[in-house]
Amino acid sequence: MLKIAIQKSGRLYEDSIKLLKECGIQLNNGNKQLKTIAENFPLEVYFLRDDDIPQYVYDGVADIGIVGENVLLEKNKDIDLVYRLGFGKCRLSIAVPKTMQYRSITDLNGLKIATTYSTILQKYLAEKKIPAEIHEISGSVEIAPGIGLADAICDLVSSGSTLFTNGLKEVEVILKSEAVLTANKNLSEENKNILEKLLLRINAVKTAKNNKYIILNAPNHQLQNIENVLPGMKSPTVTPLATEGWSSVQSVVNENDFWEVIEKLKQFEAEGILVIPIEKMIV
Ligand code: PRT
Ligand code: ZN
Repeated sequence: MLKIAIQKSGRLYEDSIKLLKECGIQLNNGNKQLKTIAENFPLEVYFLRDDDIPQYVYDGVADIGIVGENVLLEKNKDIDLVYRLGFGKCRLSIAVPKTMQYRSITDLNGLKIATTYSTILQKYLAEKKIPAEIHEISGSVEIAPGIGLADAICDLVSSGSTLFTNGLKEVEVILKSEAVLTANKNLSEENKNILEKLLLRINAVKTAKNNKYIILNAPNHQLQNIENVLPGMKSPTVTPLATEGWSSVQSVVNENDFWEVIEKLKQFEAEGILVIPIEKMIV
């Protein structure tokens, strides 16, 4: 049985549960217990505070866990980063009062910076050779400059609206973060196998999200051009239409090149283009 720690409540909870569900793992956590056993996969799920997850994974209380990379780096435990999950995206940044004239990082020299991320900040300031003072606090970092507690802050930012409403501006991005799957370094053989099965499923879900299934009609004289644009998993499926001289083409397109591909297909006289989401994709 593999034990996974996920956030009990908060920004990563919903997406973590959704990911397990998309991997076909059924949980029965209606009344929010501390832990639950999956019904159809050898997985026990622990619901914990995100800050505690790296320690629990390091100690082996949990074998794997889902946390923000920011928490993983801040806690600095000797555990593995196994997979970047693509949700919970944010950045850890330094912000200063809007009114401050800021030209470069050396403007932080001698300032007092409030943060809950003192390990990451300390490392960053040392690398950049900036002698600033770190003032560690446990929350509400964004109000620190306003109440005279610090000159600047180092905190997580996503939309930037918290900084804005507190009269601050983002001046340095220290880290771009997202939720990651982390694992203990000494998993048993049995648990390594279960983790591999889980990773196969996670990969299938994530790959599917990054790709779309595409079906279109094309005149036969353009088929070669269209096949070049749509390589698909091996090659596109081409079937003749009842209309003489036309074929139906089916393939897979990556989300990143999607619009570029569509433009080229139009140039090559493709018609009736249908784009369909893919649920799972095993390559
Ligand atoms: O109770 P527990 O300790 O488990 O939860 P928590 O309150 O410590 O964490 P939580 O749920 O707030 O965040 C969990 C993880 O979500 C973080 O470790 C990040 O990896 C990720 N994440 C993504 C964020 C944000 N986006 C985010 N915007 N975590 C926090 N914020 C906060 C930020 O601290 C600031 O107060 O949101 C505010 C800024 O948001 P914007 O949109 O105004 O810029
Ligand atoms: Zn926390």
